[in-house]
Amino acid sequence: MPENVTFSKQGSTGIISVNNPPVNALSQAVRAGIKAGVEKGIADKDITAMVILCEGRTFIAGADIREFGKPPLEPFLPDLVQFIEDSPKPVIAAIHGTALGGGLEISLGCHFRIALASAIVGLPEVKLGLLPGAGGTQRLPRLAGVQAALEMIVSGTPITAAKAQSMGIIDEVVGGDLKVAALVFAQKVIDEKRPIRKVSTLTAKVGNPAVFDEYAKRIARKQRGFLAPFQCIKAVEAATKLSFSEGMKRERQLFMELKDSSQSRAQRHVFFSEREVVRIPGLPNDYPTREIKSVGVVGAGTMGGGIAMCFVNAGIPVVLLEVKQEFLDKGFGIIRKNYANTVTKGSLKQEVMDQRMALIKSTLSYEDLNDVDLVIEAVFEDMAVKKEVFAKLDTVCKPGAILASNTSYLNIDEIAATTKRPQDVMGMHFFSPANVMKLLENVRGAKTAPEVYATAMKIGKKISKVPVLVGVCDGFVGNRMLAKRSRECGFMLEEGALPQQIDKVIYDFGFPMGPYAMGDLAGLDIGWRNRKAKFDQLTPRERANTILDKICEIGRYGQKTGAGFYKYDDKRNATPDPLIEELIVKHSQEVGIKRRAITDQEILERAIYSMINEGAKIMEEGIAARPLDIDVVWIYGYGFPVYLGGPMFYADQVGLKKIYAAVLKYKGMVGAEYWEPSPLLAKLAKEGKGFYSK
Ligand code: 3H9
Repeated sequence: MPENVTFSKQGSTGIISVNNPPVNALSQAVRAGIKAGVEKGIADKDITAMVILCEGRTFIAGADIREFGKPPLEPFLPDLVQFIEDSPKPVIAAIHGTALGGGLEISLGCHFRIALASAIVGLPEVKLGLLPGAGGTQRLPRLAGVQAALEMIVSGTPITAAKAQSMGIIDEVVGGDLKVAALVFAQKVIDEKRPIRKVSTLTAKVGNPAVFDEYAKRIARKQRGFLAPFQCIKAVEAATKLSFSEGMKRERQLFMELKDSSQSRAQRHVFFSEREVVRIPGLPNDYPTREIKSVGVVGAGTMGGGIAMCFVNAGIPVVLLEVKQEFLDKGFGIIRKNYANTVTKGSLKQEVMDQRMALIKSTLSYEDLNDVDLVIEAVFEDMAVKKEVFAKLDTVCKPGAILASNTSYLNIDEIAATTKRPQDVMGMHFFSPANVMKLLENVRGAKTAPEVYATAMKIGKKISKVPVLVGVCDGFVGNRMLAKRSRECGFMLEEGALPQQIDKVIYDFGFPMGPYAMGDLAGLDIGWRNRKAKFDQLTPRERANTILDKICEIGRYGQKTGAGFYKYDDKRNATPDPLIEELIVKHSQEVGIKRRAITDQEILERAIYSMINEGAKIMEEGIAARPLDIDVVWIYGYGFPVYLGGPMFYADQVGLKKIYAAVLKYKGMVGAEYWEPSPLLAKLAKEGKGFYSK
């Protein structure tokens, strides 16, 4: 038998034990080992029942996703599950940790399932752009009912052992030592002569045949663009219409379609990138970090308040500093209201809210930050103000405290230079709303000590963010690339496009919103203020592109004023406004640009390829160490469609040759100062490689 699966005997029970760290994924060796174990149990006349259990932190967490790109090797998982189910001797799955995907499917092939109360079970394949492909879509509806199976398979969200028991998925929730409990259960099965229960022989009844269409309609908006959730529905429907063996064939066909799709490749890439991104190239994984037991937040505005919530949610006390009591009161009020809303929705208990609120201490005095381990400054985006704050922090904070700025574009090195400890200074750029958005751009300055940014990465994970380490430049990774998209869209407005056309292309690409709907939501005054602050750095064409100024000058700041690029009704539904169209057309005349019809393809290329070209420059400059850092920023911070894998992964799918050719075309059309190709892009394109080529 392969090393990572063992077979042992305990009385008349055969124990098949899987030990394939870290998550007992079903590699070929594990599949072969389980099969060999069951064969042994069947062949051994002294064995009356078998138990499948796992060593380590979890039951089997699914198929080995790393094998998906390679040619499949026998035994195939669906066949293994069937082999277990066909065993003439009862097989019991004993679950701890997480029984996910193929892990749960193995359990569904077993005749009985027991679990520790702390265990969770689920079929999360949909999150990888897949569907359960080892009988999960055929057995679960037979065991738990169609509605429950749809919920679990289409959402991919795991459930607790108790819930699974109430749904009939788990036969018994056990306490104490799982192996002991499994042996007791096995004995009970034998003593009571319980008949072997094969899930495949049950019937998946459907009360309302329209349930599948209705379900597809219900998820249509939320799952827009994704293939897998809709394929999952089709597979479950097959369980209600076809025999088990025909249903398995249908499941296989739908699974293979998804497995070979670019969407699943992209979603698997995102899964691994999210895990890889916290590893800092050049630093060992166990590089020493500083302990963060308490945090100071300077500024109780929207960002500061949200940041404070992130830390107290993880049980880390926060000292929240403001310059005036009324600002503190206002900030506290917003935090309280945010939590209260979650309590009202039923997702947070009142007592947990009270505990969290009690972890936030407010102050008007910098002296109260003298003992915190990390301070995050979240004041107004103004270099002079930031410098003043850091100079004060430098005088009051204890040696070794990390001083971080939440700036979204300012130069961290310049801020660090106002202190006597630049090695302890860095950026920690949260995204708004900070308590909700997953992305955290950790910005290392030229002098930031590795121990300091390694700590920021670790604490980022602890507060449930996806932290990405980036270098200093204007706008870091996310906003720097976004600025290129915004500029290009602004040019296209002048040349002939309208906001609704651009927004539709970006929305259809898969972003939650187009740039103009987004601007209206965030408040156009923010962009306007930034534009004025950076006016000196703009090119003559950018300066002359005064569309945003003109819209803001007439008091249209977006949704909050009832109008911006669009006009809004009292339910905040947007409609294009002829007044804006007129304003834009007039602007084109004023700057002497003859408007023309711009195709959707051109919009897509100029909006997305301008970002990719900038992403390549960001890699060249070492601002991002790897393409996956850029992809993670865009997926978790800007709503880049997960099923396209992020801008750099997407670029590889399109082909860098094609993108480079388009960049050269737009260089000729729009100008070299906007479309100078990245030398890295040019090199890779000429070599026929991608950003991810090894
Ligand atoms: C499936 O089952 C298809 C079948 O229906 C049909 C087949 C025919 N494979 O997340 P962590 C690695 S699809 C390979 O940091 P945690 C992960 O990359 C599968 N590797 O730990 C990481 O590696 P590294 C359905 C995997 O404690 C390490 O394990 N199952 C797999 O925070 C630790 O992972 C799923 O979708 C895998 N399946 O969370 C479950 N899973 O250290 C996916 C993990 O090199 N997994 N790795 O970075 C999870 O949700 C979480 O890993 C889990 C543990 C909750 C289990």
